[in-house]
Amino acid sequence: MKLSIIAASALAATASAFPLSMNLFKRDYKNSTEVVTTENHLIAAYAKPYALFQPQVFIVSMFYPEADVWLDGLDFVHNITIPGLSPYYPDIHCTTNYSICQVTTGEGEINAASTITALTLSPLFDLTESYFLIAGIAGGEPNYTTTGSVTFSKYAIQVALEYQIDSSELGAEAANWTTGYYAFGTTNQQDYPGNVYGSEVFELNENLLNRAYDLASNATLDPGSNATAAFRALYPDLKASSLPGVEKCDGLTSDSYFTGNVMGDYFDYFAKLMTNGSATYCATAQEDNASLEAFVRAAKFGLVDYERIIVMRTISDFARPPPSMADDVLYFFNEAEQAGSSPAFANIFNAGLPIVTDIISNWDTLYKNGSFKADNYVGDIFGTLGGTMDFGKKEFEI
Ligand SMILES: *[C@@H]1O[C@H](CO)[C@@H](O)[C@H](O)[C@H]1NC(C)=O
Ligand SMILES: *[C@@H]1O[C@H](CO)[C@@H](O)[C@H](O)[C@H]1NC(C)=O
Ligand SMILES: *[C@@H]1O[C@H](CO)[C@@H](O)[C@H](O)[C@H]1NC(C)=O
Ligand SMILES: *[C@@H]1O[C@H](CO)[C@@H](O)[C@H](O)[C@H]1NC(C)=O
Ligand SMILES: *[C@@H]1O[C@H](CO)[C@@H](O)[C@H](O)[C@H]1NC(C)=O
Ligand SMILES: *[C@@H]1O[C@H](CO)[C@@H](O)[C@H](O)[C@H]1NC(C)=O
Ligand SMILES: *[C@@H]1O[C@H](CO)[C@@H](O)[C@H](O)[C@H]1NC(C)=O
Ligand SMILES: *[C@@H]1O[C@H](CO)[C@@H](O)[C@H](O)[C@H]1NC(C)=O
Ligand SMILES: *[C@@H]1O[C@H](CO)[C@@H](O)[C@H](O)[C@H]1NC(C)=O
Ligand SMILES: *[C@H]1O[C@H](CO)[C@@H](O)[C@H](O)[C@H]1NC(C)=O
Repeated sequence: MKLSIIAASALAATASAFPLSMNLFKRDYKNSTEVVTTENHLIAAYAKPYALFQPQVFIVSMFYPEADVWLDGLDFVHNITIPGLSPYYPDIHCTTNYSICQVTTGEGEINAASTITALTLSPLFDLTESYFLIAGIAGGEPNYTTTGSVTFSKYAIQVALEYQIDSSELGAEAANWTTGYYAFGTTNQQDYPGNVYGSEVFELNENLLNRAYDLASNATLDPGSNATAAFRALYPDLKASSLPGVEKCDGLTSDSYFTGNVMGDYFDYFAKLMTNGSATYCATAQEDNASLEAFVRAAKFGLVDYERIIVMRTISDFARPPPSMADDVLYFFNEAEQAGSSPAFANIFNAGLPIVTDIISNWDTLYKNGSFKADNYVGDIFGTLGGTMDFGKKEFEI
């Protein structure tokens, strides 16, 4: 109880610094503080009775060009700085009536997890009913996407969380390994992990994904320039060489920014392995599993609704070279002009705005109560949020 008294007085001081005259999304006071004591174990789940803001949509960007499309396109007028955000991106931005807010995590897994943790624990924000749109750019698999395309993930897989030996140092026993990566707790590259850390796989609400996908499918996408089209044409794959579209397929997370066919094939294999064959890897990024880990932890204590998270990634570059550059991936990655970033940034807004608008417009009738509740399992590989997992095992060594 002492803790809550301290928190309350600190918050009262903060609250008085804010103008309260506007039509804020302020939570109804709920007495949901529970203190459960079992002998020496205190479990304190707390509500945020002094939260000032209850946004309906929270947009999560990873770096400035992903943020700028929203800051330019919507009427963000409030900047709110809270502890724990990236020093480079210290502000949350909110629209006039605080119904839509935006945060930039900074790039990579550590920045993403740290920022989302700070946000979900902030006493200023009640996020229990908020929808989160994680919207960034990604590398694309030419079989499934092209530059400028929009992808919505059901699974997020953290692929580089494995053992790794440089392939030049593998002995004869590993002559048939395709890379130097192999899963924790195994001795053989093709084996399912014996132990996990818990952030390897996350599954998201498919019904909400389908709604966002349907809305985005009606959007007009930026096709890119002639240079974009010219680079796409180097690929024999049907999707890669077509105009951008909207796809349902899954994202990988890796701090290691990999590229090329060898890594692509291996991580494609690993994504399937980790999701028991369910994931279709098409987009590679550096943050989503980290953000989702922070969201799972917050959801466990009721601070966010994990069924209200969407991961959307637009493709800024190919994750593999075209056949003509397969012998020189360094040239492909460092030098070749893909011209994909511009349509990818533009299409974050083009494809993301419809679901944002839909949530705001249909809040009372569809979204507040959660009409798009999940029928599939949602959560992590430990089953932290309950439900029956369609991947993972009953028990892992940790
Ligand atoms: C909140 O709940 C506690 C414990 O159930 C109860 O003792 C207290 O009176 C409640 N406070 C209010 C304001 O309802
Ligand atoms: C709020 O943030 C935006 C974007 O970072 C910046 O352009 C603007 O100057 C900030 N406004 C204030 C009042 O700090
Ligand atoms: C908040 O502002 C948006 C955009 O102007 C508007 O569509 C929405 O209805 C407003 N919400 C409320 C509750 O006033
Ligand atoms: C992807 O395309 C390549 C050819 O570019 C093909 O060999 C491979 O089987 C395809 N993979 C999938 C999963 O469709
Ligand atoms: C490599 O060969 C060994 C022995 O035949 C086999 O058990 C293993 O599954 C193979 N590994 C891969 C990655 O194909
Ligand atoms: C997409 O557009 C079509 C044709 O205008 C319309 O019938 C459909 O309802 C739209 N879908 C959504 C999800 O808005
Ligand atoms: C380049 O784009 C313009 C329109 O943007 C088009 O008229 C022209 O045909 C394109 N050229 C090539 C080589 O694709
Ligand atoms: C759903 O929303 C309606 C209208 O906002 C409200 O009256 C009703 O109580 C809500 N139901 C639940 C289960 O929250
Ligand atoms: C997933 O695959 C692993 C390894 O084959 C297996 O042990 C586990 O039971 C599978 N999980 C589900 C839910 O099918
Ligand atoms: C990360 O989380 C996503 C859920 O969006 C999942 O599909 C993916 O497999 C996870 N793992 C990695 C390595 O990215």
